[in-house]
Amino acid sequence: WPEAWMLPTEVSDQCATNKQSPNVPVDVAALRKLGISYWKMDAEKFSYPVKEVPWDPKDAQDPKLKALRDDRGYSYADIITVHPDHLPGFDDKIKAFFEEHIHDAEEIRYILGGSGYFDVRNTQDEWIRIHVKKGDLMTLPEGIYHRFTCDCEKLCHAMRLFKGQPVWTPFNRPECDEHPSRKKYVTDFMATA
Ligand code: KMT
Ligand code: NI
Repeated sequence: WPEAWMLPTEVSDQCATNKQSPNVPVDVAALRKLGISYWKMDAEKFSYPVKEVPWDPKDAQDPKLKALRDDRGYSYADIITVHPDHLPGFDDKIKAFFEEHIHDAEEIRYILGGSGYFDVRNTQDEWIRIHVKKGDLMTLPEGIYHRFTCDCEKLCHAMRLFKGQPVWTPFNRPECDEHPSRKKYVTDFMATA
């Protein structure tokens, strides 16, 4: 699993680690409880950059990825390179990725190279920062509040997977609070004991 920690209330540079002092680590059990799943993959199985959309044939080289895709129905895959020189409109997109939002489907990202931060809200509505790196395949459940940013290296080369035709539409907070996907998330993962 990737390293995760609590963010402070104020973040001035979104790309910085922003650990509290002392650092407050977040363990795997806590991430699992929020509905996050993780697989360690062998990113060397892919030659990159590979940017065709939709992207597919090379899966066969990695039986683990193929099995995961078959099991979970991840029929769609493409590759995004988040980098100032490779992603058109980098500044605007980074800004949009870092707006707190939900999706009406699972968000599935397999980091092929580089790294980045996924921030997710815990049940106390505090931010957890998750540092994903090459070989990390992580899923965020439908309806979880989250955002993404590059780290200081400003390169994140990632496979985006999806069940069926991809819909990446973000629903930003707070407008999304009444969204059925948010309500489902609250029911499934935030119900109090
Ligand atoms: C998202 O949904 O925030 C993204 O797709 C970010 C880029 S994938 C590492
Ligand atoms: Ni998202």
